[in-house]
Amino acid sequence: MKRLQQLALAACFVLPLSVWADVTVSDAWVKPTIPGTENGAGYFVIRNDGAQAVTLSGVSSDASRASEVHQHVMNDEGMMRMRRVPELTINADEQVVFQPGSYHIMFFGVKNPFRVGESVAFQLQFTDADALDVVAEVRSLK
Ligand SMILES: [Cu+2]
Repeated sequence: MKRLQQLALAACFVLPLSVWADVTVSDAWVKPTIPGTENGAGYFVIRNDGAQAVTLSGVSSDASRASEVHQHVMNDEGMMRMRRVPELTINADEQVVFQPGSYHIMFFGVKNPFRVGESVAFQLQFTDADALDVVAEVRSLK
């Protein structure tokens, strides 16, 4: 009985740690904005090394009027279209690659043109984890 109580006590201290999100973003970059246009796109690899799935629920940035998580999808006519992704789940021990033609961060109404060598800051929001600050380098298409 004593041992059981000790185990229960230990679990109380250990449990909060196990639900901590362990999400990292790497290789963050944004495309330079095309002169005469006001939208931009950002890419990165997001990895979940935690024990539980996390759900990306949005993005915010001071660099543009609005920003959204997007995905490219094929429509009925076989055309690639972009669609807003309200929630994206990243399972435990998995990663999702944001890249041209796939998932991306869409920046609407870029305030100052994204120029190569500069950086763009944004923040990723999760339903079940703390927000994550990201600084992306402006890079030419690779
Ligand atoms: Cu888009």
